[in-house]
Amino acid sequence: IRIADRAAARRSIQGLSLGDAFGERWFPLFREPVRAAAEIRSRTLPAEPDWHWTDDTAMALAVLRVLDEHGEIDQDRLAACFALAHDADAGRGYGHGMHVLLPALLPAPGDWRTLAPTLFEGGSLGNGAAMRVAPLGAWFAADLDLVARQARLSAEVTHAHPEGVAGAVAVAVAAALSVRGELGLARLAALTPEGEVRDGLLRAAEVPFDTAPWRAADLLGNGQRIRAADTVPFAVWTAVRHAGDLVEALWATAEGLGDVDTTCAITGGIVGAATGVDRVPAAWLRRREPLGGSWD
Ligand code: 8NA
Ligand code: MG
Ligand code: MG
Ligand code: MG
Repeated sequence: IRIADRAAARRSIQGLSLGDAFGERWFPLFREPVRAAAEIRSRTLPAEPDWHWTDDTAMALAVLRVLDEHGEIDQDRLAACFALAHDADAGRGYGHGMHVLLPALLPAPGDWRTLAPTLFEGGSLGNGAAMRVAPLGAWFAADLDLVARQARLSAEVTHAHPEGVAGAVAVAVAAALSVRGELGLARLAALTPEGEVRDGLLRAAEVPFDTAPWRAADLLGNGQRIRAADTVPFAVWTAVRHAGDLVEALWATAEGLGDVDTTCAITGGIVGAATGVDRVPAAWLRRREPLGGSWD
C-alpha cells in the first residue's frame, strides 16, 4: 500500500475542519430555529470571536496520524490514537458511544474488537465513522477499491454496525471521486455497500439541484438523529451540487440545520479535497481554530 496523496489529504482536512468549525458555530442559535434558518439563509455570521472544531476534526486528525505513521490503517494504532485524542480533550462534543468506548480503549486499544460490536444494538451506526474519513479517501484517491477497504478498516474500530461502516465507505469514496473530478451521486451509490446509506444516496440522486437545500434536507435527513443514514446522503448531495466551491457548499449544507458541524465536516472534507481553502475568505480562516502539526 503505497499511494499517499498527502497534498489532497491536507486539502481535505482543511475543508473538513473548516466545515466542522463553521457548522458548530450555529448551534447556539438552534434554540431559536427560525432565527438560525433566517441568519443562515441571509448569510449573517453572528459576531463571535472563534470557530472551534470538534470531535469530527479530532478524530480525522487521528486517522491522518495513523496514515502518516503506517501508510495504511493499523486498527490497533487507530484505536489508540482515538483514545489518546479523547483523553486529551473529551470536551470536543463526542457522541455518547465514544465517551463509553474510548476511555476503555486507552489502556487496551486492541479491545475494540470485542467492545465496538457491543456498543448499542449491533455496533454503532452513528455518523462518527463517516465524519472523519474524507481525508483518507483523498489520500488513497488513485485506487477506489483501496479507498473502500481502508475506510472500512477505519470505521470498524468504533462503528461495527454495517450502516456505520457504509457511511464511512461512501464519504471516503466521495472524497476520492472529488479529487479525481468524478464525483456523482449515482456512481457513488454503486460503490457503496447495500443498505440505508446507499438507499439514501439513490434517493439523493433523484433530488434536482434547483431544490432548496432546506427542502433537500427534509427529504434526505439532516443528521438530527446522528446516524450515518440520515446524515451522509444530504451532505454528499450538497457536495455534488457545489463541487468546486467550498464556501457555497458550506452555506448550502448549513441551511439543512440538524447535525450541522458534521454535515458541514463531511461536505467540507469532500469538496475541499479538490479545492483546498485558497478561495475561502481570509476572515473565515482566521476565525477557525488551527489544526496544529503539519496540517495547517
Ligand atoms: P455514537 O457512536 O455515540 O453514535 C451517535 C448516536 O447514534 C448514539 O449516541 C445513538 O444515539 C445513535 N446510535 C448509534 N448506534 C445505534 C444503534 N445501533 N441503535 C440505535 N441508535 C444508535 O457516536 P458517533 O461518533 O457516531 O457520533 C458522532 C456525532 O456525535 C457527530 O455529530 C459529532 O459531532 C457528535 N455530536 C455531538 C453532539 C453533542 O452535543 N455532544 C451532538 C451531536 C453530535
Ligand atoms: Mg462534532
Ligand atoms: Mg466515532
Ligand atoms: Mg455533529
